[in-house]
Amino acid sequence: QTLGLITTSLALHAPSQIAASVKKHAREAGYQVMISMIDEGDPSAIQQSINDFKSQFIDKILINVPLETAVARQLAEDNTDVTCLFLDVAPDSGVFHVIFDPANGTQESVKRLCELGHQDIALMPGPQNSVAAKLRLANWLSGLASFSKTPAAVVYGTWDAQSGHDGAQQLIDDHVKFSALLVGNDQMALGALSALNKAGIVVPHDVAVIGYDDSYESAFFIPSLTTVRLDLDAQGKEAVTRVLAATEESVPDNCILPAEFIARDSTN
Ligand code: IPT
Repeated sequence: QTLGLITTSLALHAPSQIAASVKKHAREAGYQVMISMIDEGDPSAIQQSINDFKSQFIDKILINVPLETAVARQLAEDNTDVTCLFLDVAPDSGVFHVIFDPANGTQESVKRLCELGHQDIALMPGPQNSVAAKLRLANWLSGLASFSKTPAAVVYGTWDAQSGHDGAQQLIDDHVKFSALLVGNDQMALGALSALNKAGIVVPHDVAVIGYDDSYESAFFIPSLTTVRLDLDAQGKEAVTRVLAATEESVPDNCILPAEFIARDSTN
């Protein structure tokens, strides 16, 4: 028996960890996993992958591609003969999902920085086509607003370390006044640490940095990275359990996993 997994680039942190987790937990349940890796932002590629799975009699499909609510709903509507479980959609999407709470860790990050006395907080969200990145940004902004603050600057990255490096470099080149930087994921935070270091800006003394994900490496960055932990193994496990439990008569409840703030040395 086989499960389908449609995913964005496995070169990224979360998709690779989720795929590993899905494989592991599916195997424990006696299932194999067929992976279809697609380019983002192309719903027709997702439908094509679903069709490929259907032609192989695979009727339980996990979709780890960032999808706007309208697109996710359309896919679910167009494919009622299979069970699609979505891993990167908004909590109010209405489709079958296992996702992370976009609010708790992000708002805690802002709160910590404000409590430490930071006035000028710059934001480096992930790509604008990512649902998760947009939700993290929205929660940073509402967190800042609750402290009557607006961001010192907003520079977008593309999830990878190079974009984090370039974003931080841009803040430096633009002479943006900032004492803290909230970053959309740890890979971008690593790049930002490198750019700050090269410019002689000391973390956390001059600038505090907070990432997101808690990748395995983040505790070993210099300095060790304060971040928000996503338990991607738990997400894969919940997704496998719930998609396997779905029947034609009933679909299990959706699941929102917590995202926990982890304090380390990159904030003081
Ligand atoms: C999200 C990660 O936080 C980010 O680092 C990047 O890997 C992205 O996925 C890729 O889509 S987590 C995801 C479950 C929204």
